[in-house]
Amino acid sequence: MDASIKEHKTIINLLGGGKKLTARLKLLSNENINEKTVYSWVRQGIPDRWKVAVSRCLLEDNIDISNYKKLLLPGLQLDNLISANNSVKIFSHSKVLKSDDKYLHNIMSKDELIKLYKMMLKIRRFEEKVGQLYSMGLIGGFCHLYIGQEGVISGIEMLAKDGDCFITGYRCHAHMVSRGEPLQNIFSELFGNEGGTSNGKGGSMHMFRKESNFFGGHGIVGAQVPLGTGISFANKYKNNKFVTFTFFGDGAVNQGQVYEAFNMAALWQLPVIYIIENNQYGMGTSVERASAMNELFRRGESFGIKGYEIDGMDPVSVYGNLKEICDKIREKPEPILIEAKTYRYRGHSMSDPGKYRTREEVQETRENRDPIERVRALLLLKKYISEEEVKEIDKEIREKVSKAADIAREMSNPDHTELYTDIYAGE
Ligand SMILES: Cc1ncc(C[n+]2csc(CCOP(=O)(O)OP(=O)(O)O)c2C)c(N)n1
Ligand SMILES: [Mg+2]
Repeated sequence: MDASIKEHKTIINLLGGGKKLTARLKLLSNENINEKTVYSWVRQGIPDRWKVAVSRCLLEDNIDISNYKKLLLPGLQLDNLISANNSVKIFSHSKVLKSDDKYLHNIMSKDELIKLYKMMLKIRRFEEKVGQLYSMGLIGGFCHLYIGQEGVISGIEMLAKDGDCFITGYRCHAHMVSRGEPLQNIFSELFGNEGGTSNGKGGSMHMFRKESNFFGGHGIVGAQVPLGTGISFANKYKNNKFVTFTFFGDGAVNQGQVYEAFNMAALWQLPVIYIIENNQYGMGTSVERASAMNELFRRGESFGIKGYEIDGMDPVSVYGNLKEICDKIREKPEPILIEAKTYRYRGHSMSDPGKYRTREEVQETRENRDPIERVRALLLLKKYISEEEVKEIDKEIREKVSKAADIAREMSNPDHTELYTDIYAGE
């Protein structure tokens, strides 16, 4: 078989075989191409008039087209091919990842699904309790709840490995819970009591957990992005194969320092996954009103950073799609940008009257896209747990949360001499 036909055969296989390729080419070209014709290319080679379309499929699948030189038409170089199609999307390798694939339903074992469910529920019940205690005047200062977004952190937590690093902004209680901090310590921090994770001196926005590489908890919008990039630099330097998950919001995505960090991460090919938790709003402005271009997963394109949009309300999809990406970058480091489409049910902070959106919008999302309900439905559908067990789990978690809050409330404020400690490193 001549070399170019051999290469074309490999390409057709890479694209999932003749049947799959036919369907894609139909969509791309609007032509009613026959399956048999495509199968015949395995023996006869891909005709010139279909080479551009096939190249587009390769690019869409993030397959490095430069390995398949025989696919390029004479005089048509890779760069021309891309601009000829005016396909910035393809050029950048950015794409939207599906969440409704059947395979995703089977990607997690029974134990994993139950663990995921419990983690999300724990976060939700924790945050609900915080909201309640705040309204009672027992917690002061700024306080941002994560209710509605649980699917993002939990899906990622399920694929993280020991040694991986996490960093986020001020909406950080959930990350503390998922990283394994005892609830009592998080409550203590919120009350400003001793035994809090920052000894009661950091509060809601400044929480850290050294034992599991959670680097905080940051109040300056976007500031965690260069910090996360620096952490991933350290990991690459040490060659330890750890990934740094750097979370930020749809508001933070317009901060200048984010792009300075992107440049360095791409230049040095750092093992960092940037996760934009696009909950549709900043402090009171929708992403449409604040962002000139709101396909946020494409914001890394000019640095050559691959971007993917995922459904952050579907934690199984978050897990399934990111796991693959993550495994790849452990072996061959490069920065990746993820836009997780999600939603926060509560106000931006506890003092937000929420006038910029309707009650119906919130209600609609809660009813139809809730990440916890979604996993609960899957668990019941697969008969992994019964309705009775669902109730039991909820009761158990509620009790744990209440007990932790009660103990934390009993603790005292730190001594005034604590004002002068934890200021400089190495004290
Ligand atoms: C540099 C900076 N500018 C402004 C603020 C005030 N501020 C706090 S949160 C916020 C909105 C950020 O929204 P987003 O990034 O979408 O995160 P979300 O709150 O939705 O999680 C703003 C403007 C700040 N903390 N830091
Ligand atoms: Mg936001």
